[in-house]
Amino acid sequence: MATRKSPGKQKPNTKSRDTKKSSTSVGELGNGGELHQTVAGKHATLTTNQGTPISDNQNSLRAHPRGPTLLEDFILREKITHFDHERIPERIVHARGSAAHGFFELTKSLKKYTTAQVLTEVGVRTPVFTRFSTVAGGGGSVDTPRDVRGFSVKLYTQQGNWDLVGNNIPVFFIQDAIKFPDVVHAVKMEPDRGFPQAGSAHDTFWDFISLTPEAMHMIMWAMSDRTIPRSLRMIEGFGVHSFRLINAAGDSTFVKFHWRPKLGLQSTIWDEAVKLQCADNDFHRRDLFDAIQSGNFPEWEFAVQLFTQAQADKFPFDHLDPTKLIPEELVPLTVIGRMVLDRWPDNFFAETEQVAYCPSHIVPGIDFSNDPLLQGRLFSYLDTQLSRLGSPNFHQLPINAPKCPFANQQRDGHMQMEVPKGRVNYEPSTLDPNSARETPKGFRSMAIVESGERGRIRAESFADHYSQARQFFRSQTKYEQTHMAGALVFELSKVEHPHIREAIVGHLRHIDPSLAQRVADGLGLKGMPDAPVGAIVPVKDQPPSPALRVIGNGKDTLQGRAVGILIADGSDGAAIKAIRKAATEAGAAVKIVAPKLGGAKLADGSMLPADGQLAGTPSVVFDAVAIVLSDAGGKMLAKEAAAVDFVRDAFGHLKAIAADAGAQAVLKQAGIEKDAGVVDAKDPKAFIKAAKTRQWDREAKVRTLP
Ligand code: HDE
Repeated sequence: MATRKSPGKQKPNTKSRDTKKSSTSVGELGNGGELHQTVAGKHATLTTNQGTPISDNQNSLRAHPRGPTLLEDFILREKITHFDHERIPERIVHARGSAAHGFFELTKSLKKYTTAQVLTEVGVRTPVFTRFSTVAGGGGSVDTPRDVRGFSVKLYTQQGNWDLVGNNIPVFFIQDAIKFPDVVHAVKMEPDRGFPQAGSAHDTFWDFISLTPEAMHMIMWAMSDRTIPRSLRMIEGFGVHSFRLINAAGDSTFVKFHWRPKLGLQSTIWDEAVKLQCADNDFHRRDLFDAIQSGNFPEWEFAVQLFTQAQADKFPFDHLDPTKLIPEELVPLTVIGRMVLDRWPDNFFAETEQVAYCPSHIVPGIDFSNDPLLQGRLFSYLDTQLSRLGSPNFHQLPINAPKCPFANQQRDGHMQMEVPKGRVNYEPSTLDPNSARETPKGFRSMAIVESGERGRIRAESFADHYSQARQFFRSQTKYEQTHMAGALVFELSKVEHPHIREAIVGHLRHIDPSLAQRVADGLGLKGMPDAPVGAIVPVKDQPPSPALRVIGNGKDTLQGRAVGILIADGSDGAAIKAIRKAATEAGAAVKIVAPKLGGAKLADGSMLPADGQLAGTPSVVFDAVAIVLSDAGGKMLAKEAAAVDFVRDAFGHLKAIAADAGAQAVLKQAGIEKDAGVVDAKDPKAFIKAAKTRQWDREAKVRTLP
């Protein structure tokens, strides 16, 4: 044992807290109490989890001041043990997510089709908790990889929780739940090397895809601009599967659910998405947070596609196949409500992390279809929640608990948080007149006659893997088709095995020969690979569906977008003011960017503080930029790489640029060739007009396109 020092030589901690001093040294801060007492406010007493008041939260219990820590210190052990267990298993997919509270409001009753009150009571506001996610990356990965976005809505209805757990893409990679672990293993980081995180551009993903023709339609969506959205506020959401609505007479109508963003669809350019990963790992989370905190609540229309079995029988595809969508031209969308997200969670872990969505959370009046992927999901999510949250009582967590009364005879279990009363924990019973009973208004499954051969058999009606992939590609604008070809070239260029690259190009030949040619050229393939013989049914030409595009379904607007104004010492205050006013009036959030965060001394001698420092606020975080500089400021920033990149990237990402005379030096250095999107900063009107959209025609001038 260490030799004891005389305790008299060291000040006991309690004493140092009692000593009143006017200044505090670093050493003394470690002793806690004094500094804390100087903070204004009425503090609650710090206690252990058992309620025992804590007198010292700065020092663990030691045998003597420089001696070993004692096992007896239950305060230390409780605190550290709790900390050690702070993380729960993250979601195996969709680990990275951001969520918000809000409400759903019905604007058109579906009474004819369903008994679900949430879909029949017009004007009623149902609370929701909506979580957006990427699929492949871990919880700490970035927000802007090329990836599908999850779009999960928990509606706390008066008839129980209804979870609509969808994606921003209306189809899926696979047709059968048994393939889900394979597709997820293939896309996630490779097991031997632990990379790439959050990206599909690697061998295992494309190897699996090359052997899975049913994925081709989804691949077209995944390689489109849908998977690099500008904002979570600007994505669509789809329930993907067909569901059923059941009315009071017991009749069933099929339904597909859609969320459509009020701000319109908008995506980034791939190079922009890549640079956003460095500029702001949390770009989408911050964007959602900022919008909600500033009162610009994101909103979506809720729409349905309703169709009968008789209509479905005439579709040129099987609506139970989750790799197929129902074109809006075939079954139009009816808007029946809206969702507004107006409150950021109070606590990320308690709400966003612990929220447990299950497609099996459904309410009377809605029922499942036989989609084999949906059927598998109905099992998977409950199982996942048991492993993630660790208890069958996960429904008691505040974020998961229904907001309507709920009662049954389920009891006990890990972390039971309720204290059920009485002796009746079974049903039926005569002993407790108040115990929970069944109700005729309860959930009923549609009585469907099922017949056919039992077996592990894929329906023949699921065999057409290319027609809708072709329809999707051919429905895109020429710009989007180019982006798709570019995305395929990029992704496949990261694939080491030539046979995988070739196999994918082979599949593309079934989808669209010109696409196959562009990708083959982009990859520098020597010859055109064979198309797989797997296309067992002829590919059908479907009419193009403009609803499948992003461009054209977006809005030419600055509403909900961001404008950056780059300034430096000597900038013209009046010009900055005019641009800021015009952009704000057009609905944009305006930020001033300057070499120093303290701001810049304007020509009139006044100081304008900056919202962002130049090196940390590149133009990728804006939708349009203005550069307002004095001659001297322009010359100075022409030598500053961050300023030149600011302009060059804005130009390369097809954004509008307003520039005054002083800014020309930076534009010159950035090699900007003027076009319709580069306007005089003295003309804010022209700037706003140009800023409302991307300069698509510029694209061919700024990069080599496949
Ligand atoms: Fe999921 N999925 N999934 N999925 N999924 C999960 O559940 C699963 C599928 C989707 O924000 C997991 O709680 C299987 C389609 C979203 O918390 C897990 C199959 C669609 C989220 C699971 C699918 C989705 C998940 C992981 C094939 C679009 C995030 C964590 C049969 C309609 C929910 C969790 C959130 C999450 C299983 C296919 C969307 C493992 C087995 C199709 C948006 O249970």
